[in-house]
Amino acid sequence: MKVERKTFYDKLTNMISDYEQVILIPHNEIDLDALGASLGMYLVLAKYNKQIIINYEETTPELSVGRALNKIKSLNLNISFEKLDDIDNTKKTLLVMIDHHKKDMSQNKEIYNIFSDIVILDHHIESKTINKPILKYIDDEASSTSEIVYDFIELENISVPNYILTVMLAGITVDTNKFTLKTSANTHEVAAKLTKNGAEAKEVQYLLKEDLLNYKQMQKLIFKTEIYDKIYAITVGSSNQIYEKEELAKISDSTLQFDGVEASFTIAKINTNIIGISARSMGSVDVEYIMKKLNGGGHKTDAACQMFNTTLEDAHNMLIKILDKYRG
Ligand SMILES: [Mn+2]
Repeated sequence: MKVERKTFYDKLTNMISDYEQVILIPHNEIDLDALGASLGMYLVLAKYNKQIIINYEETTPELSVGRALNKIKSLNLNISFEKLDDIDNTKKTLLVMIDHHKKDMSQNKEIYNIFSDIVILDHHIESKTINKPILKYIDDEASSTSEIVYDFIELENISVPNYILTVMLAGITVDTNKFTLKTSANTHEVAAKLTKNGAEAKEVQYLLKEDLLNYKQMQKLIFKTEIYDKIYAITVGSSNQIYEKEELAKISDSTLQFDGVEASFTIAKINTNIIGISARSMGSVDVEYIMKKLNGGGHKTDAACQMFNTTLEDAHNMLIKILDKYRG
């Protein structure tokens, strides 16, 4: 295990004795990595005899997460998912942000008005954090937070229900776009160990099954993708259609795969008067910088913005202008 990772873990587990409860906070629009990593941490920390809670507020999670949550419920794994309203706010509490490090990306940012001791565990390239964590570990070389959390499971030598190992493997699969992005030898090793210990590839495949209609809609858009200035893939949605933010991200992930593409952008309506742009990069183009020019943000390889009361055409043109300047 990486030295810094071990140090983080030792500090965290020492710290826990000072608290009555630990709340694990996955990011909003929770995905399988945030879920898998939260579940893994839940089991690891359960060893320390504290009340552990996963803060979860969503009513309509994406398809794959919904499936995983239903299955977890049916297996009676005794994991406590709680809304902030149902959490005892009189207890001395440690918060652990999982798979993100910006407060406004949390399940419920109100939680930071109630509790103040924050730990961060993430794998996204660090952006200027406004919050002051008492402890943080951000490893942007890791494919996923689930990959990091697996080390803690191994260290504690605890037995983890097969289904949770499956969710963690699914998390790694999603974050690496099926082992094509950000995948290191360690990522493969962790995937192998998860499988050896009981994660089921078939079940991962089932979790990741997509809605056919959605898929067709996405393919229609990808069909219209154009390459600008040799390295930018730009996809524009239909003007009479509203898309999920997550769909835009998926399209940008897909178009980043093509030969010569260094950065990909998907521009589409995400509400009647809001246009979203989702940007992805192989690393040579700083898409956070580009999205910031449009009042958005994110990370160097993964960023987004929202534009109000404009047209797809204008949004497209504004992006092109920024790309022209970016390359100089
Ligand atoms: Mn992740």
